[in-house]
Amino acid sequence: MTVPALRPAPRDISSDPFMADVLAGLSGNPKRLLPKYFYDEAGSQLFEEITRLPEYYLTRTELKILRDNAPAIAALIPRDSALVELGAGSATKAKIMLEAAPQISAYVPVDISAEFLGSEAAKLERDIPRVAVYPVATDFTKPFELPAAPRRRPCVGFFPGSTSGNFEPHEASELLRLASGILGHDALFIVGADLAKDASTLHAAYNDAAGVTAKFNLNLLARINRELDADFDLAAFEHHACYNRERGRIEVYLASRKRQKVHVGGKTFDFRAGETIHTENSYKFTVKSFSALARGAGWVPVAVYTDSNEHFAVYVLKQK
Ligand code: AVJ
Repeated sequence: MTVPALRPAPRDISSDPFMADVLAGLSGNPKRLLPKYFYDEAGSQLFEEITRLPEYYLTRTELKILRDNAPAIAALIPRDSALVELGAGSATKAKIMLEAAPQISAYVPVDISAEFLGSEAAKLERDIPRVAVYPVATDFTKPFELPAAPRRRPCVGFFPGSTSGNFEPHEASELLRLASGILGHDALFIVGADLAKDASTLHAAYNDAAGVTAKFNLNLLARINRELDADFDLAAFEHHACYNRERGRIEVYLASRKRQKVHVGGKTFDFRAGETIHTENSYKFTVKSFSALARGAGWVPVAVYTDSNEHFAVYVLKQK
């Protein structure tokens, strides 16, 4: 009698986009990995830890901007609206909007991390019972449809956290255009984006003293080991983040501490000593450059809110 194998079926290129993207990224020169894969359960927890770091000004600044201006933003939102959040993660920011705008009756968190999404959605339904929650577990960089119930409501897109900064400007523009199609006619779109600023503030934010950002970056290799049957030696790679002023972006890398070979999904990858894997860009915008990006994607800024240090900006966009 044959005993069924207890090992899960191996993931392969044809059926698994994670495997396909990792193999393609490591086969490239220079090597790279996509930042959307940072956010497995462990990565999402590490990112939550980053948001509480003293050096990581982004989240707390954006939260303050939202809290200070939620009533003004709420005044722009129509009755019986649905708030559609791209890359929801934790629902803390959405809660600020939902509490300030009682005319919002539905919340649609869209996130690639299904586990995180489920638990946050349940919490929110308990905390704000008037709001119907329709979680959508999908990769929002690909076209998708809203569930029928929220689709019948006026939609307000919500894209906080400067997530758009992870994309090349032309990709960010495509994403804003895609969102325009998903949200439907006359939609509003509330978008948070980090502002260009002095290099030392930026450098500190991505090279925290406690090393949480390094752990977050290295977790991508740990995830590849866990899910794709790979053998990255985490101690043999180190975190690097630097501000590229010309390109207006933070660049994040994992650098190999030595010459080594790594196996992933049955393939072998050679690393030179010092060779890097580019894991993330985080673009920083001026109000002018972000507004131009939004206009290019079919949106007009109707309001812009910043903090007193001008560290971060929240834009309210309307469809052209
Ligand atoms: C979630 C993309 C906004 O770019 O600041 C934090 C991710 N990477 N520390 C950012 C991140 C390293 C973050 N975003």
